Amino acid sequence: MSANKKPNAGPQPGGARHFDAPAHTRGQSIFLDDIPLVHGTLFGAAFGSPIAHGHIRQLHLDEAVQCPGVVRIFTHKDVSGENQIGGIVPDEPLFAETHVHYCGMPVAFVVATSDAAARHAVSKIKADIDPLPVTTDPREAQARGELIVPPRTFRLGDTAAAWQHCIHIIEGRTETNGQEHLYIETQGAYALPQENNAIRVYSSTQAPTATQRAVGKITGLAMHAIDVEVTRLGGGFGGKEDQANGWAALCALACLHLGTPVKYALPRTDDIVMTGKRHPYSSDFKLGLDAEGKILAYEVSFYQNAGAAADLSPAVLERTLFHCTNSYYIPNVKATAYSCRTHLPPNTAFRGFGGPQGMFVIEAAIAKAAETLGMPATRIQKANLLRSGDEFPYGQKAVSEAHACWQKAEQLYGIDVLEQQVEDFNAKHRLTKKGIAFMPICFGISFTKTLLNQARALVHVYTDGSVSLSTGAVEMGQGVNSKMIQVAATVFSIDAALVRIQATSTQRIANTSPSAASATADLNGKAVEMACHAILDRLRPVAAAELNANPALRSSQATVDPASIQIRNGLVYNDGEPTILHWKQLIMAAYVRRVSLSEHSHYATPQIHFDYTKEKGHPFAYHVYGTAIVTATLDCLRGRYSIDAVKIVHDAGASMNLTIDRGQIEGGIVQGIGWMTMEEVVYDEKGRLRSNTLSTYKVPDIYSAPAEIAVDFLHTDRNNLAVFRSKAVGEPPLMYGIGAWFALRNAIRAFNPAARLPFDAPLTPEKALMGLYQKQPSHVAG
Ligand code: LUZ
Ligand code: MOS
Repeated sequence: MSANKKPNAGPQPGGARHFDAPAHTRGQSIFLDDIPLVHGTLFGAAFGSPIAHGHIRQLHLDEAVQCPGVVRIFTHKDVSGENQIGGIVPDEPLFAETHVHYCGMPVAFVVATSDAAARHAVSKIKADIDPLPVTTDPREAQARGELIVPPRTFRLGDTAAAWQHCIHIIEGRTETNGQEHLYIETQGAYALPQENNAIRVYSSTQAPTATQRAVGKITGLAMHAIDVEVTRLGGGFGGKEDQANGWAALCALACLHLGTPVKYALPRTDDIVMTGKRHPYSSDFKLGLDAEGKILAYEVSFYQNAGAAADLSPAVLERTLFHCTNSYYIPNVKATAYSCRTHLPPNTAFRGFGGPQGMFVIEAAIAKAAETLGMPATRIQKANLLRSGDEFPYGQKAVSEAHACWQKAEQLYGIDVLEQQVEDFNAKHRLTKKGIAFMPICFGISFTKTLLNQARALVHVYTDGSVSLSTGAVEMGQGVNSKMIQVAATVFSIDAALVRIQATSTQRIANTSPSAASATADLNGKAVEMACHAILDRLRPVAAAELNANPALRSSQATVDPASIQIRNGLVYNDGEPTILHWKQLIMAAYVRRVSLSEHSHYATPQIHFDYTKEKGHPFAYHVYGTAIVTATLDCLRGRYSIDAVKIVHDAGASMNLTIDRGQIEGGIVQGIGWMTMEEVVYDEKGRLRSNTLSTYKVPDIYSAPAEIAVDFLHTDRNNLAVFRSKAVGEPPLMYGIGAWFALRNAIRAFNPAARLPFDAPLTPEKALMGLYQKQPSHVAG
């Protein structure tokens, strides 16, 4: 590397492997259940409402209290602070008081000497609850005015005027169902009393500060008396962005009352029944096109099934609006979204956060238009891809990689060849059909709530040269810790082995945003970068002074200027020439000279803003683009299918770590395919979850994952506000999975061209079979 190149910029190749891989594979990584228990620890279990809506007449705890091992049973009467855990809207009590609003809503919390004793006692609790009417359907709730927040509308151009220029106008309806997060580690917390009325809480949370705040609200303690600590999660996927708080608050409340440590790690069925899921949506669309397939106008109404409390629903709702045109430019748009209150557990964040729900609708509208016009959907998709400078309905101008990704996918994977293969196969096979679909994506990076786009990092360099790194990022398997270590090692230009990432703690890093919105590595990485640069800026004069005081350390005899100091691979360079001053000596020299070796940095994403009164602004730092080509094979006798291949060109910017990014892409695709094809959340009309176990709720296993996932990266290198010019990768790939739904639809239509399949996801084998043998257009046909 020449002297004038920036040696401290860009990722180190050494950071390829996921930092946790060795400990994970040896079973040594620490999750909530691996924390050694303090002697005297008690165990909690929640009693959840057996019915979805009702008035609590009486709660019978007597029999449960008598059960062996039971120490105490807590209800809303024991809340020392305020019985409220609503994050955005204060509409969610921790414990039901007079009414229950969903099946599984916590009513009482049993604390006993063992997990089994607590659970046994829960089974002895009886509640007299007068049932009230139950709504599970969002349109029904909307019709009754049961909205969580007022509806919102995004507008661009003038749809009313545009319809008259449209040659084709297509209307339809879509349904997308919920999705269970199924993190491998269930929700849970462990609260320990500390001296002077303080508390430490280990929580499986994506949002340590939100958990700290909820514990404070419930217990009445000040936030400075509550330390929430997280080493890592066994998966989150959004399920622990808001919904980890209640369990932590229950443990904390009991811990403070009893003066003993209290732990509650939810059994799988409690977790599935009591927690919210991805929001189901029901939507209406109207799409107008000219004769060439250019989209002129789009109107859409979204009915979001929010469940019984707001949780994050208003934020999820707005992301649906932000992504309602996916990666297309549509000059006239009117999109309205209703957040509808039903009697289901409050639905919550789930990878994509409302974006996938919005994107499914525009893809359905395009598919229906293509079928009506008798042209391939790909022609309409391609003709309407966003170009740089195009305006999103919310006012931001695109810096678009949509065409670049699409074209690269076409070239790389030979789209004509793939389409021909499908046609040839279908011509030769009567009872097996293949389908192919393109799925372009566009996902905005930043929390849509601008204020959340801030992060902090605390960096200490110890006198032996080792580095301690703390951020607000929570490791949940996504590899953020590996990226944070990479940032510090790269800025200092030292061996990554010298850097240790500490558990996320609200005592070390305050006021953290949730690890969410795909933005965790960007936000926290920028803060790490700033902190390391600040320390580096103090080290340069130290190095210059050392070299000037000790000419034997360097080759050139000219006076050393701090500005010409660089560190490369742990060695101090002066003016591009190596010295014999090493990182460790430099650090010790700084300490001896009483120079600070610690830094706390704050990063806030610049340039983003949004005006809610106009529904216009520039909410996203940047967008992530990509194109997937999905092929599927359908057994036309049984309705069974497999996803053969997903071939992708993904816009990764200048990726910091291709290994980790590939892992996120593969996982996101399989999770997206699961949502679109097999995962079926079923509540009955009484609001009871029927799909409450892994035998009734099918998630993709290795056999149902695509046989081939080919990932090619679009490498771009723009100054894009991301860390090291990379791009966020957590959520966008999930939406490639939407292509599986449309590939299967095409396979069904290859067998039965008369099928008028409703746009109803997931497309389970049962629904595929119905479509294969459908003769009459369905009355709810999409
Ligand atoms: N969480 C949030 C998110 O609070 N705001 C967001 O915009 C968001 N986006 C994606 C996932 N989680
Ligand atoms: Mo998320 S859906 O980024 O917690």
